[in-house]
Amino acid sequence: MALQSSLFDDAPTPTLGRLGAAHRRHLDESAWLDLLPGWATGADEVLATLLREVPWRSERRRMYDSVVDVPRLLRFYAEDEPLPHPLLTDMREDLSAHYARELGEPFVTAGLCLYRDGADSVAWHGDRIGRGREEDTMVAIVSLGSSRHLALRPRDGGASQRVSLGHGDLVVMGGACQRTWDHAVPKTSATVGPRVSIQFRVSGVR
Ligand SMILES: O=C(O)CCC(=O)C(=O)O
Repeated sequence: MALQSSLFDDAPTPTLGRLGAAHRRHLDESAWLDLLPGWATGADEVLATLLREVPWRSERRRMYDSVVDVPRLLRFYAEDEPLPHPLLTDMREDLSAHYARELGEPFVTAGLCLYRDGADSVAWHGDRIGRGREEDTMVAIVSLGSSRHLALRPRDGGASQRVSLGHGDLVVMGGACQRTWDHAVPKTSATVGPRVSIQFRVSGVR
């Protein structure tokens, strides 16, 4: 996966913008998204570091009668593990401070996913392992690298929506979103390079 330097942006140092500039989109009366395009700038070097240094792993899962590779690579950073780049620590701190009143607890874990090209994807799901099954929570996602769509649809039927996530963009799924909506990153036939998704969650939610 070769990556040209300054492929996505040419700001000199990695910087995070103001979270107060995020725009809230209500999906329904109890689920919402906060959207902040370009929250991280100058993040080409961060992307290159993550691609090079994260110990990416493939996972396998049972599908009907066979076991298949999950079409993306993963690495989960638990609460006490150092994150693979200081900007990710800054992201987690800024998000925890900004959402402290509304969320009532800090973001602690970081799940990293690498979509190598348009054939990598994640199927419809909600983050309902652990407390996300019963309780409202927030999942903050920062996207680095090639743009991909995050699709969302209500679990009990209804039209899907999609959000384009480009280099440095932030989306926070909040309220009942994990319980009452599913999300997915569909495959694309467009020629796209690698995308790294960084998901920050609270303790006990996967
Ligand atoms: O790639 C993304 O941004 C979404 C990842 C996701 O939904 C998950 O890993 O649970």
